[in-house]
Amino acid sequence: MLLTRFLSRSFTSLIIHRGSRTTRASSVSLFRGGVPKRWMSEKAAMEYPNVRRDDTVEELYGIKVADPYRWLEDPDSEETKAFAEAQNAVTIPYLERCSMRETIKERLTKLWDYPKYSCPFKRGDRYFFFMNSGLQNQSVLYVQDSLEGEPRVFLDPNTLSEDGTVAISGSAFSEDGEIYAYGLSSSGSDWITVHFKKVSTGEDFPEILHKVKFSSLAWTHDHKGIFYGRYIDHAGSADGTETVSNENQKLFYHRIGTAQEEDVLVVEFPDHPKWRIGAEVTDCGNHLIVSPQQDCRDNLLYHAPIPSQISGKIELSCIIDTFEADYEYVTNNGSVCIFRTNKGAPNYRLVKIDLASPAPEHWVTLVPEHEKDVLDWAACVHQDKLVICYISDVKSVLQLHSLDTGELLMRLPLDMGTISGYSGKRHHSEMFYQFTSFLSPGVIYHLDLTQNPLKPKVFREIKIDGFDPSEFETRQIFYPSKDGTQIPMFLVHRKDLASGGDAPTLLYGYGGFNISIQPYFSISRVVFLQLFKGIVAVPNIRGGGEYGEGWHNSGRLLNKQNVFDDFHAAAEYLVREKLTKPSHLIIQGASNGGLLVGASMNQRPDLFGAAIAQVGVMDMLRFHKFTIGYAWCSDYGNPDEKEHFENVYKFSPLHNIKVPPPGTQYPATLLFTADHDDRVVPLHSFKFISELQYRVGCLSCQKNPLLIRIETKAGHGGGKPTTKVIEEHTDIFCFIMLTLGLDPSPSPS
Ligand code: X99
Repeated sequence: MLLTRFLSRSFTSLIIHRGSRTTRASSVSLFRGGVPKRWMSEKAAMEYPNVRRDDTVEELYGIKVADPYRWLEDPDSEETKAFAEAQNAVTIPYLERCSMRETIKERLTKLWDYPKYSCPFKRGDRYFFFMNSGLQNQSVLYVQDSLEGEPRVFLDPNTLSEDGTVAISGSAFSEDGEIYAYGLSSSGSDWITVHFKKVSTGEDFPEILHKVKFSSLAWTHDHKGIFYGRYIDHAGSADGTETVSNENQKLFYHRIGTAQEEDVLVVEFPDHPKWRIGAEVTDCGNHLIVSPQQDCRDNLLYHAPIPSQISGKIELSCIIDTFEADYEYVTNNGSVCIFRTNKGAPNYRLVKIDLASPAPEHWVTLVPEHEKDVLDWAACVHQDKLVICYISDVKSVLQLHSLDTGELLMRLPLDMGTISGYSGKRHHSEMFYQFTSFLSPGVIYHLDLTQNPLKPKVFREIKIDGFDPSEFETRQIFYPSKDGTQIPMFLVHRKDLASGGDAPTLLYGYGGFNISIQPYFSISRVVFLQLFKGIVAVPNIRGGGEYGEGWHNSGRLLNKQNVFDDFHAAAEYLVREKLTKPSHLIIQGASNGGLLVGASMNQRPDLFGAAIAQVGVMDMLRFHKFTIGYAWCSDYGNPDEKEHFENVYKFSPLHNIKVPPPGTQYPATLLFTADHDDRVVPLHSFKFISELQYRVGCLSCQKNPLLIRIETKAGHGGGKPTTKVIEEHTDIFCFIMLTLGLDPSPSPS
């Protein structure tokens, strides 16, 4: 591979106002040119920032691949900062043109303002739960002495920053419930600092752990300290704006009340810089389970007895030494551990592995694989029971099983939806679980396992003023994809949906990483249904985990095109069934779903009216070079290998922007990214929008705008404060209104 970089540093084309802090469109230079004259319009619909293109070319497997915006990969350069400002200076005024902006924002804000609760969870003798009174930027952690007791604020992250940009990200109580270890993330970054709070007094211990990312927090049962993962070699800034690859995570043991410098290095794999080292302490407290992972699937397993004094490396024994399946610790009886695995069971099973004789020929299946339903997760409760959650045709099924024999004891009744929360431990005789669906904001159930017969009780049910679920309906349909595979899709709309065949339709997809997109409640979708009398369509396209590892496999690596084909077939179904028409069809996806949207608009510009791609992976030739990107090779393949290069080159959004067929144009496009997104670094969206504006933005046929919104003090999405979330949804709806020419209904339904 040859990198040819012609540094044409004449800057003749750089007209962006360097270092400008202005955000008005009039202060930046805009362009209508950039492509061959024959494609140019005298009256381009939009003017975009003039972004410098250079002659960077890389030869990959005999193909010369231009990368004219590679300079945008440097997040710290003044030129990149000016680029971001210039793009926002076009986008923000455009979105502010929407006359309904305040109405939309008010509607969103009003509906958002309802209390949101997590399941209560017992730690030590106390109960804890998260609650957001409605519009608080971050949920607050409360403590109660009993379920009937008065809740007191235990930790309110809203007090940790002015603007709500500090969020709790990962936490664990010591076994006795007396110390709370909690991660704090700033501005949405994956980096966390770990803090410790004494529960009885609310006081923090003095030490703070730094350089922590992608880490479990596992307490030893003597309550003295935690195992955690740390990138100790990471140099330079670690605030989430940097793009360097995250390598050499090491497992440390931190003893509470001591400085981080005294932490003990317990496990490292210096020959494997890309391994992330998961760690767990078994329910009995006697064993450390270490589960290294390199990609986003498959892990190894090691174990060790936990020494009474942890003062150096812990010698591990190997259980699994090849990356070929997932193994997730559930519980153990002495040396016999129960794992959830897809080894030899693409829909997952529970298996007993004796640490004393861990060879696969000694494994015993406890709960066999279901022929169709996916064993999504399992937990042990009340000493001898297993709670098992299945995914059955995308809906959750919750069951109690015997820990001893694996047999089914009872099925807990559920509506069509998803178990979105669970709490309960092996030594507890009660459990809580939370149900949600497209039209149900949440019901929390309490089950007392000492009762006979067992009968779950509604512990808390949320109702929202201004939203009557009975006015809407959810349907699940199945449609054929290009290759005939039947794909499930949820459709949500008003019961009295107008039959005009042109309902504004929001088609949302993800399609990757074994992640299942199950029904969940979303206020912004409710606003879409109410305000636009629209349809929300959620197809469960391949690449996800809805039907187990087989479904994932048929949408990854060389099968990735199936994911896009499934999405396009969903759009075609909606048009064929006369529910909507392409000009009223909006596609939306985030992260891997941003890639889905980017690839879809390139492949089928005729099929969609608008495209919303949030924090998307857009440069499929270079994603593996930044932060945690290498871990995605399990879905995308490694672009440094010829076969995978050739595969991703065919659908990489950045490399497949084409002049649309005559009579068509690209959908109205709005990309989102954020300055502290260290999961999918902003350069993906920066390069994609630049190429899109350059190649398509000035075609005479292209009336739809091609814009990017770059958020500040925000990241990939986790922990985003409510004010920013509402602002983002407002932007999306304004964009949809402006570009699809929709009239919102004058009053709420
Ligand atoms: C990840 O990259 C997972 C990253 N990650 C860990 C964590 O490996 O967030 C980890 C270990 C321990 C604690 C927290 C973490 N993911 C998750 C992919 C998709 C995923 C991702 O974010 F598999 F679901 N992507 C962004 C894939 C492409 C775009």
